[in-house]
Amino acid sequence: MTDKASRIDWSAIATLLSNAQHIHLITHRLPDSDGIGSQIALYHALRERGQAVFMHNYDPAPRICRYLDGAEMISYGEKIAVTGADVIVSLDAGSFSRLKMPESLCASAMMINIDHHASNTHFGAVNVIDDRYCATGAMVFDLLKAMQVPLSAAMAQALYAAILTDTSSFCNNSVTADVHRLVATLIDAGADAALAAEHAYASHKVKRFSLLKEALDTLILSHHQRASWMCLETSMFARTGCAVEDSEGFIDYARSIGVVDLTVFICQLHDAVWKITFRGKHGINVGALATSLGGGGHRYAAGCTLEGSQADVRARLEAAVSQTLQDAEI
Ligand SMILES: [Mn+2]
Repeated sequence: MTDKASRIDWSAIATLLSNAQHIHLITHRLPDSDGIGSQIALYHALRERGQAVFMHNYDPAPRICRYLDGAEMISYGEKIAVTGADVIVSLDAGSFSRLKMPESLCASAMMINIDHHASNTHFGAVNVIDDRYCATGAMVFDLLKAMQVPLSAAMAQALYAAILTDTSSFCNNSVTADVHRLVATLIDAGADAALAAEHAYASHKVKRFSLLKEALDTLILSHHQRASWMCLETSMFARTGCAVEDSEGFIDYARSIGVVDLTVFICQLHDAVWKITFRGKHGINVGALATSLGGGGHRYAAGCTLEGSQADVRARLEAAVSQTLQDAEI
């Protein structure tokens, strides 16, 4: 990250943090390994410096992150258990609404917004946004260097988990030689790569595969096979006893079809609330597509939340997907 580190003044952020009295670390709703791993690594670093810090998110940490040392310290829910923070650090959240916290959150605290989504709305008082980073965890790695905190095994494991999943196991176009050098440093500091892979990819519940069968039954192609679609409804979760987090990675099956440029994964959260996830390939910009629907993300991985009936939501998605594929042909 050397070239990026020179462009972001991480020492200024380190100074802001060392002047803070009480720090709240937060990540987005339905958190992933990048949000949680970044949060835990920074938590340990601040604790190491003797600072008062706590972690609170709207949703609980996903199962695949709960093995990380420090995950048990994260509280969650609508109501923040600890009050009186003067600095809040938002990690990996593209917009304030992604935190799902009340507007009053920043009433008496300064928000530092650290994220690698190009679509970030710069909602913080201080914003450190750089979409060249493969993960927010890689940004925290540079911040820890500026803080001059030695990398402990717990920090290294948390950052490894963040980078492993956000790079789709080092398969994304965001993976550079710098990323591999960073990860080598994490392993040298005590990160266990095999343990991280086991928790991320080989710790599924048996019932997940009942849900996967149902999901695969919904797989369809459209737009002359350039788009693939999958859809999960709440009835499928109820039938199989699964939660939304058990469907993590299903979209990759639809994405892995060779001719497909764009994948849409529709997941019903409540009656009329749908979480939409997009994947792109071959130059398609699903980040722009998601932004046009009120969401955000990266060029090849993005998402949004839509409200309405399934027919209504599908019609809006159809139109937006047609436009994106058409624009890509010009
Ligand atoms: Mn991320």
